[in-house]
Formats: sequence, C-alpha cells, structure tokens
Amino acid sequence: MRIFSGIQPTGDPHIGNYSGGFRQYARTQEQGEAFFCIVDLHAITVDYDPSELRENTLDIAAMLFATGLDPERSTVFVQSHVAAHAEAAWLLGAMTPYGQLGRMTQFKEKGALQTLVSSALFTYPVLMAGDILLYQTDIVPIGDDQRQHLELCRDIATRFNARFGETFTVPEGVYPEAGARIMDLQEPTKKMSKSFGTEQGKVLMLDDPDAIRRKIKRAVADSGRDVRHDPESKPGISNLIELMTVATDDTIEQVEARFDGHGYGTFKEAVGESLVELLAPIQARYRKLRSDPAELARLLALGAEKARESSAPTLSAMYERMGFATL
Ligand code: AQP
Repeated sequence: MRIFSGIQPTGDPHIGNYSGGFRQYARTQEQGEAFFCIVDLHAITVDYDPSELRENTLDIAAMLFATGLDPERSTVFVQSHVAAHAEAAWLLGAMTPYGQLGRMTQFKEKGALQTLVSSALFTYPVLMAGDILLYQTDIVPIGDDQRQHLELCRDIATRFNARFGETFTVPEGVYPEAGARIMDLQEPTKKMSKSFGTEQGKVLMLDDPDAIRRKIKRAVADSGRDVRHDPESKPGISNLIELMTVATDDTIEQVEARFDGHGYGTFKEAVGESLVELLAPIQARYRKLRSDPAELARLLALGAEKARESSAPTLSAMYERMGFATL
C-alpha cells in the first residue's frame, strides 16, 4: 500500500497539525510504502518571507522525524526538490474545472485575508492533487480541513483515467476518529491554525510546559461543569476532550468516564499535564535534530532521490497518454 501526505512550512506547527498530521503519519508509515512531503511550493501561495521559508522548511523536517518518522522506512522530502510536482500540476490543471476550484472553502477563507490574492492560491488544490497522484497513493492521512481538497483530487484522477486510460490510483482520505479538527482554544468554533487566530488560541509543538498549562487553563470552556462531548452545544469542552484523546490515546468515552463529576478545573489541569507529557520527548528529539543541519540536509537529499525515482514513471505515463511527443 502507498501512503502520501504533505505539510506546509508556513509557521510554527501546533497540536492540531499533530492530531491530523504528524501522529497519523507515524502510525500509517507502518502500513506500507510511505511518502511525506514538506510542501514548500504551497507555502508561497500566500504572502510570505523568503528567509523564513528556508528555516521553516528545516523546522518541519526536524519535527517530522521527532514525531516518529523513520528515514529508513519513510520517504521524507521537500516538494521543490522534486520537479515532477510542478509539472504534474500544470498537466492536471487541464483536467480541473475552474468553477470547482472557485468553490473551495480554503481559497475563499485564505483569499479574504490577502492583499494580493494570487492565482497560485486558486490553483493550490491542483498542485495538491499532483502531489498525491504522482505516487499512486492508496491512502492520504489528513485532517478534516483537507477533506474538500482530497475529494477534488479524487475527481481529477477519475476524470483523467476516463479521458486518457487508467493512469492513477484513486486515493482515500484517512481522518482521525477524534481530533480530525482541533479548534482554536479561544474561539472553539474556528479551527486551530498556523496562520490565523491568536497565540493564546493554539498549543504549539514547541511551547514550554508552563505555556501549555496556561493556555489550557485559560481555554474558553462552556457553561456547566459536565465533562461531556457535544461539539454543537459545548464546543470548548468537547475540543479539550478531543485534545485529551490525542495526548493519551484514550477514546472520547474513556475520557468522559474518567472525569465524570470532576468539574472543568480538574479536567483542564489534567489535559495540560497530558499535553506536557506528550510533547516533552518530542521537543527533546526535535532540538537534537534541528541543531544538526548537515544531518537534516543528508536525510532530505536521500528522500528527494527516492521521491524522484518513485514519481518519474507516473509523470512519464501522464505525458505519454496526454499525447505529448516524448523523446
Ligand atoms: N486544527 C486542525 N485539526 C486537525 N488537523 C489539522 N491540520 C491542520 N489544522 C488542523 C492538518 O495538519 C496537516 C498539515 O496542515 P498544513 O500545514 O498542510 O496546513 P493547513 O491544513 O492549512 O493547516 P494550518 O495549520 O491552518 O496551516 P496554515 O495556517 O498554514 O494554512 C494537514 O493534514 C491538516 O489537515
């Protein structure tokens, strides 16, 4: 089985990225041949700082290994190191209806915040489809916010296969049972995000223990004192319950049973401590790796080579079936 997922080097990763991204990557790598991509070409679709992009790319690389990716087992690489991604995006653009791209929620939400709404932000989901399809991917571990883009990717693959003959595996999205959409701690009806929301609204992967405890303590809860999962009427406490499942691997029901009758104060304290425990060893591994840029460069070069090799046959097949005069 082939597994593929990507993460943007757009800022400090948070516990939402861990829940929908990092932890799923480490788990799914056990199930087959896995590819994990730092999608730097996606990061330039909104306003950004070139010097930060370079550093953020290495930060995410170190975090991918620190959260459990094994370079012997998984191919971890940077998107811009494999030219096939940009090429595939152009070819697939010919198979993507303009109207469907205009309906993408993320385009509308992110576009509304930009002074310059780039055409790259508009075509971002086509690049993402190419990322996935180049590797004949069976499953894509992602968070709920990427569901619409994954559906578009499946449509593009199906349309291409029907028009030019069976070329792509049509991938399935894999979403965590709990924690598929971790919400902002201060505004629990909005998703926790690298680029939106306040500092207080997100637990960062590299936050120190006191910051984690403080942010959870001050998280917006709902009226009442029952630790009960009901996202409609209790978005704040439901979000904290989901964070607890992420930190401990318990189910929602187990968390509810354990804190039945304890009240919000005790529960919040326990959530804070569990997150501190989860993140401490990850942070230690991260610091060690991040302080060795030569080793990171070596691992990424290895990943790029493997990714180039694995994506080349699909790109060739695309050119050939689309009727290009190949050499
Ligand atoms: N709040 C979230 N809950 C669960 N999963 C989440 N993911 C993101 N936010 C949450 C998942 O993390 C993976 C990597 O995300 P990304 O870097 O590709 O960008 P994104 O989805 O656009 O997430 P952000 O944090 O909001 O980043 P920016 O602000 O840069 O756009 C994905 O699998 C995503 O689903």
